[in-house]
Amino acid sequence: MSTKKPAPPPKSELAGTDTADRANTNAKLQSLERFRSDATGQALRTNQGVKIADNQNTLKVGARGPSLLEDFIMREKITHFDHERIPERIVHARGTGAHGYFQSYADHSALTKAGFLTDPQKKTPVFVRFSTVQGPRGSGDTVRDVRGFAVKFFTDEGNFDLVGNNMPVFFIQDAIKFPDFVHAVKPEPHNEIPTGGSAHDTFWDFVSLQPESAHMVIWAMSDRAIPKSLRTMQGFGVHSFRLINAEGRSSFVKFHWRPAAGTCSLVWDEAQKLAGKDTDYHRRDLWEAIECGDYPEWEFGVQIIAEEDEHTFDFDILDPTKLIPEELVPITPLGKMVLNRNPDNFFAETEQVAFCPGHIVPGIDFSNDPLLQGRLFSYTDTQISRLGGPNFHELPINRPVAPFHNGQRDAMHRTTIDKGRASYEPNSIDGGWPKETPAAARDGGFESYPERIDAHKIRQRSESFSDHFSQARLFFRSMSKHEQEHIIAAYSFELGKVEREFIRARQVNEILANIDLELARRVAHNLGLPAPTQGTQVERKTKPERSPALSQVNLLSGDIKTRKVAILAANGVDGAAISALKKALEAAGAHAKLLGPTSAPVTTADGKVLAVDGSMEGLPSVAFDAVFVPGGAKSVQALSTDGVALHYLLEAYKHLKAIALAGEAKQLLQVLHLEADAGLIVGADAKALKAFFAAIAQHRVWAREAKAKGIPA
Ligand code: HDE
Repeated sequence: MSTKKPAPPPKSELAGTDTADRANTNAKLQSLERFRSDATGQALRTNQGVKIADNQNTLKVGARGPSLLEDFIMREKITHFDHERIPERIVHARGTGAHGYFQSYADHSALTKAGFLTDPQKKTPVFVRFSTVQGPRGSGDTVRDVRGFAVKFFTDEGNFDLVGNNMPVFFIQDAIKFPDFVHAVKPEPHNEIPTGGSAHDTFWDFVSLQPESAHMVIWAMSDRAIPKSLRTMQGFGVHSFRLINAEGRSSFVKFHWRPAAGTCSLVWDEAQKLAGKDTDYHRRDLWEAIECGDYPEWEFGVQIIAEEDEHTFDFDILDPTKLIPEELVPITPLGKMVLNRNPDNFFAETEQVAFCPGHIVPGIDFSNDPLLQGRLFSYTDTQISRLGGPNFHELPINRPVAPFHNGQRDAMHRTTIDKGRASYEPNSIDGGWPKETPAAARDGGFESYPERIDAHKIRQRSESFSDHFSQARLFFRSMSKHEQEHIIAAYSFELGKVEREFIRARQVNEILANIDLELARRVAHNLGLPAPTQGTQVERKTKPERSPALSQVNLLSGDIKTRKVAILAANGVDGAAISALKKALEAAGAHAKLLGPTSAPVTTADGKVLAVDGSMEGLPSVAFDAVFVPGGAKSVQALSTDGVALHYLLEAYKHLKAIALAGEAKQLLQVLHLEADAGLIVGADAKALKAFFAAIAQHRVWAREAKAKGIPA
């Protein structure tokens, strides 16, 4: 039996041993790699600090013999690996996070005493996690779903978590219905299908039986459920909250986030394709934007309702299935949030971050919204099983920047080594510390708003929560023509996947017909169902009848900052046209990627070799906002016989994107049987470029969609 140890693996040139070596190596690597591990230049060791000589072979009885249980190095490594997963979130399992800051525009102390809203000099650190709701951790980013928009403000007075969504309302009115709703929308229990979507029987069964969901479901069937990027989503606190000022005056508020990049969406076919071609589309976009310095930004604002105006609306402001139209109560801007740093470690930060709507600070308080009240219990409770115990507030990503001292000690995963003998209050051993702080004006302790309530203890839904259709109708009627068409198509698509016809019919006759008869008729037609002639409920007249603030047509940024343009090129391309476009895009804050038939460089007409950013197959048109084809006779000739290039352009056309064909690329119009339109521009002079940029700023060429489908524009 040979006892010879197999040859060690080649020593990495990075594995320096003396201190000078290590310092050198570290310096060299830090300059190359931002996400370099802290272990750079360090010896490989066990968790007990023992240096490891061989990380390739288990300890065995001879080179071909059985392994020995004695091998503590192998056992430690495998044991750790066996426990490397924690339960994923029950909902919002798939998410992505980023660090940044919040800064108030002014001193808003008339409204609230919360310090982060009263000091415009202060930059409050934040961590944001965006998520989908239905799918598991590995599901696609671009599925039709609500997006979570959860912000943790690390304020000097403690953590404030604003755990919102990208839609301003919710499916249900009372927390006790949440498990029912989630069971219905999740993949069906017998076969765990579908992943990431709501187009299945149990979801539509539940929502068609639960009319209070009508408003949120129409949002979920709208373009809002397929956002173009996380950077182009609005965020909403959904519930009414209270802001309390130093005098103790309370105002009801609704929280809003408005993206500086404008609000816009994918088109459905594109969203479906992206779910396969780039499962990580949204998280990649956010990551890359932050890495290249295009820091995403949102304006934070509130709709303010004075305490005495609580009952002035024709809906109840405590009902989370209702929004307050901005035409009735405009948004008051309070500050801005900028995301400027990617996490170092997905698990430690994005996965372990634990939000809870109950994390608030003095100056903010809850309303009696029965959905919010239930959430106050649920989030901490769920973290206890997800993060394995009660000390998750000690994880670095959850730790407040404000100090925390109290008598809570011990339990699983405690990392603080508490000192002293008195872990109770009051005490006289430790001078009575830590002590309460009276709820004085500015930096006092938290005190709940002393709302007076005089009522019976009952299980009952308020009559003021009973109108389920007026705001769904307001939403539908506030949409532009193409947005309405998308909603009709989405209901038709989803209900078309429902196997039980009685569920389809119930949704059409008992829900859609009460929202808008034309919507119901169109969907019924697409499903082959009899068209309803009237709703089951009398239509209530509410104000306003239209809310332009709800249509994404009115929410574009008006510029092309951070937009991405694909440039298609082959050998013989006009290099000057590429440089001119890149320069113009850069000046407008947009980006370009040069794509070739393969990943090999292309040679320009004047003989220069240009490196490409990728191949047309590798970076498909769905990953871009617009496409530019430069001239160059040979290049255009090559592209016009290349199926991938032709498909590229047709797909961008189908997805209503801006396309510019410069110089000889004009010939592609004939090859593709397309006609120029407001977004399909021929030429590369200043005028054509202006038209191209204007079309990108419009986000999509909606008139083209109507034409393609024969829908009146
Ligand atoms: Fe959540 N929700 N939720 N939710 N929710 C969770 O908490 C819950 C609701 C929202 O990125 C869970 O830590 C109940 C409304 C977001 O980590 C859980 C009810 C809104 C996130 C939970 C609601 C949200 C969650 C699962 C009805 C928008 C992800 C894991 C009473 C205003 C946060 C976790 C993150 C996560 C419960 C309704 C938003 C189970 C009981 C309404 C953005 O605790």
